[in-house]
Amino acid sequence: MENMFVCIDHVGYAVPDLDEAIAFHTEVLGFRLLHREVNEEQGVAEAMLGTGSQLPESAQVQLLAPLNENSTIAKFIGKNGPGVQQVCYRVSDIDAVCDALRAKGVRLLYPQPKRGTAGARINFAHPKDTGGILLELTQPGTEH
Ligand code: CMX
Repeated sequence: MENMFVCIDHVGYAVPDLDEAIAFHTEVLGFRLLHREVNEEQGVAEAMLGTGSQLPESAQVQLLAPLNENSTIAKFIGKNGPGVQQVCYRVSDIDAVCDALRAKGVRLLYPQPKRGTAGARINFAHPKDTGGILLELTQPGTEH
């Protein structure tokens, strides 16, 4: 499959405290807060930041704080400390991209895409199959 990816959608940082991390990124680094939500299924409170005015921009910053101690993000912070947890590539047809990656032996975490930021459809390639990067795939939704 040619042209699998549209762009880097975001880099995701695991943070212990969402409000503190938003304050650093807006007040110190000058990013704009584009969106925030709670995603219970993923166990996160999240915020998306960028340099423009609305989702989806390219190369956004996603802040991910754990909702509870069972959260993937809590486990990540417990093991590695806060920091880069994932890189996310935007796609226009996530089903086709997942099929193409599976056909090349890359393990996807979910049999079907799940709900991500602002109604996006998301899946993840396992870091063991991507050279150590947790790679998220996102097909943006229409909730923005
Ligand atoms: N980046 C790179 N490597 C990672 C990783 C990450 N974020 N998370 C785990 N790993 C590696 C570990 O280093 C470990 O490697 P070693 O065996 O060599 O030590 C291995 O993967 C297993 O690590 P683990 O701590 O036992 O983690 P789990 O297997 O329990 O979970 C994963 C790993 C990828 C399955 C889990 O993080 C996951 O399901 N991620 C997808 C969902 C997610 O991240 N949700 C939050 C964000 C939501 C959003 O973006 O919207």
